[in-house]
Amino acid sequence: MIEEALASHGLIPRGGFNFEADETAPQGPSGKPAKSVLLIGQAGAAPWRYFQRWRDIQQNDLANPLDTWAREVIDALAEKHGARAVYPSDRPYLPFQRWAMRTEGLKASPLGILIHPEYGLWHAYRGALLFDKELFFEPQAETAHPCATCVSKPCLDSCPAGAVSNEGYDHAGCLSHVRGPAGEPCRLGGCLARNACPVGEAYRYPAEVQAFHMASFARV
Ligand code: B12
Repeated sequence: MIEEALASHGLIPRGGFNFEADETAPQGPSGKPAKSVLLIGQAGAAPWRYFQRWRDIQQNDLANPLDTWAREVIDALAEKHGARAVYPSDRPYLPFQRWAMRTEGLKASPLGILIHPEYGLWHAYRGALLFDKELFFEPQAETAHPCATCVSKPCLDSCPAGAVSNEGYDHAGCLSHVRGPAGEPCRLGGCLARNACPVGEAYRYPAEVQAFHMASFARV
C-alpha cells in the first residue's frame, strides 16, 4: 500500500529495520522512542517529472522546492499510516546514510555518498517513516561493494579540482571550483567524478536534474 502510494510520486521504499532495544532511536509518533523505521527515496531521477508538475502549480518561488514537495508527499503518507515523518535535512541531522547501510547493506564510495550495486551513485533519500510498532522487513542479503571490483576507479581522477581522492572528499575545494569560472561543466552537467562512475549508467540523472542539485548544493 505504501509502495503504491510512493510509486505515484516516483518514489520507492528503501528498506527498513526494527531498532534494537539498547539503541537510541528517534521519537516515534507517540513521542516515545520509535520501534521501526522505513526509508523512502529514489532510484534514478524517477520523481523529477512528478516534482516538476507540482512545482508548475506553486504560486511562489520556494527556497527549497524539492524538500517542500517531499514533505508534502511524505507527511500525508505518515498521517495515513500513523507514522512520524522525518527528513534528511532535519536538524540535528538523522543518520540516513547509516540507516541505508543497515537496510540495503550499502557501502560508501570514494565520493562520500553511498554506492548501490544497481543504481550506482544515482539514488537518494527523501524521508523516512518512524513507527511505534515493530514491522516485518525482508531479511537483507549482503550486497557486494561495486568499488571493490572497480579497477580503473575513474572517479578518483576526473574531478578538475582534485576534490575526490582516497583521502576523502574536499568540500571547500569542490565548492570554490564549482562556483568559479572553470566550474561551468560541473554547474551545467553535474559532478564530473560522479558522472565518471561506470556503475548504474541506466539510472544517471539527466543533465537538467544534475544542474538543479548542483545549484542547490553550491548555492549558485
Ligand atoms: C551535511 C551533508 C552534506 C555535507 C557533508 C558534510 C560532511 N562532511 O558530512 C556536504 C554539503 C558536503 C554534502 C554534499 C553532498 N551530499 Co550530502 N548530505 C548531508 C546530510 C544533510 C547530513 C550528513 C550528516 O552529517 N549526517 C549525520 C550523520 C550522523 O549521519 P550518518 O549517516 O551516521 O553519517 C554518514 C555521513 O556523515 C557520511 N559522510 C562522512 N563524510 C561525508 C562526506 C560527504 C561529502 C558525504 C556526502 C557524506 C559523508 O558518513 C557517515 C556514514 O557512516 C545528508 C542527509 C542526512 N541526514 O544524512 C546528505 C546526504 C549524505 N548527501 C547526499 C548527497 C547526494 C550529496 C551531494 C551529491 C550533493 C547533492 N545533494 O546532490 C554532495 C556529495 C558531495 C560529493 N562528494 O560529491 C545524499 C547521499 C545519498 C547517497 N547516495 O548516499 C544524502 C543522504 C542526502 C539525501 N537526500 O539523500 N552533504
